[in-house]
Amino acid sequence: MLELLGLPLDASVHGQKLDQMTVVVHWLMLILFVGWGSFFAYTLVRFRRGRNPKADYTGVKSHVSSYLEVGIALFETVLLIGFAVPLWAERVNDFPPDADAIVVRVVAEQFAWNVHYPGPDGVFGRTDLKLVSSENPLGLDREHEDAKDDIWTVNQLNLPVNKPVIIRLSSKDVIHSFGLPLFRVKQDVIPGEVIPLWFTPTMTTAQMLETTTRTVPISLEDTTNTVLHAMVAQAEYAGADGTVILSREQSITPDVIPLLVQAGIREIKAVHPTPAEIACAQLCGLGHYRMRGFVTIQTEEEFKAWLEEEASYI
Ligand SMILES: [Cu+2]
Repeated sequence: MLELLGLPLDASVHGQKLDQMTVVVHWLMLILFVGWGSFFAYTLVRFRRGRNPKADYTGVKSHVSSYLEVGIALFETVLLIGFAVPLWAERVNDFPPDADAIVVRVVAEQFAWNVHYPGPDGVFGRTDLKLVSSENPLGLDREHEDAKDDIWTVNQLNLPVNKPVIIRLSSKDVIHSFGLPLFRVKQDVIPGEVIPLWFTPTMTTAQMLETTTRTVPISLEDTTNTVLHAMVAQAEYAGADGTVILSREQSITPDVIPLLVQAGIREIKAVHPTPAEIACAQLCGLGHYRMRGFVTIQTEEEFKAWLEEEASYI
């Protein structure tokens, strides 16, 4: 069933549980659909006009259907209060301690994701609405002691692998929704509120690229295949004389496709270059479509090096 649903790659610790839940819900719905569908077909035949020329004004006398309905209502109450609510509470209340996690602030705006890291001191610096400008989208007060080492990025969220991440979400303008499909995370961002969420990534971006690389057939028709044009090659492809037509990590643009076909290359290894993205899942305005951020999961060392590099720009 999981394969049938076509879910994206799962790259977080809790993702598997959510996927299992999705599978269970689909099975339940399938059983209900077949059950009710069959009952409907049965009643159509059983109570057809030919067999019942005269309407029966009394109807059913037994109470079986009432008991059945009460039973189903009880069963659903148990499911909701006994299982769903506690599971959800665990997910939204049992946060790891800040000391064991990477804590990041994400401030949404029309139409970007501003990411704020506390820097080496581990304390988020003061921000002030009056300081907000296009060069300082967070309104960070660089004069303040805690803000001096703070790092911020736009539409780029770097995180280390296998470490819990706590993200505190807020919005500068309207309601947005912070969606990370690969980490099975989606949370509305409400202006005037700080909403925390947490998850643990289990794969680096390099591992994601490796897992999602596919062998794609190519033909001249693909010069209009925009899905393919958004992908990059995961191997090098050369013509008969050895000149490279398409190098590794190069975009599969419409102009290289005829060259590949001419060279007799019928399939290529390709991948979407940014497997993990932040998608705004709330129609937040005319520019909603371009409210797209990127998530890069790195090893602990790579992440430290990245933080140092970012700190050098301050
Ligand atoms: Cu948005």
